Amino acid sequence: MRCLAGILIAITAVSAAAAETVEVAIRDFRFVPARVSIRAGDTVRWTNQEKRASHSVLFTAEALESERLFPGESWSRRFDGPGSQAYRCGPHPEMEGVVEVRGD
Ligand SMILES: [Cu+2]
Repeated sequence: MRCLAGILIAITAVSAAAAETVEVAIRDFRFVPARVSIRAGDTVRWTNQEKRASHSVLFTAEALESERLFPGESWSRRFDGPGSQAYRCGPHPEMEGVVEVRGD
């Protein structure tokens, strides 16, 4: 039993360490990079690096939108299921991005 508990703790530690946070910058009215490929369970963090402009991150298919992000502010979302998720900026529809979630 003691051994099994140790193995379970080890497995939990490994899977927790494997989950990553991928950074996307928002600058010059663009998401940089516009396309990220992540693994299920990873988190994407968007950070507004503009001097003045504010933006949001809007997943239209789910009607899910971040708060308005002012310069220096961030917003994170974890992605659990595989698939390709398109998003754009709420106030600037021409700003587009894609989060591709791999199932592996
Ligand atoms: Cu914007």
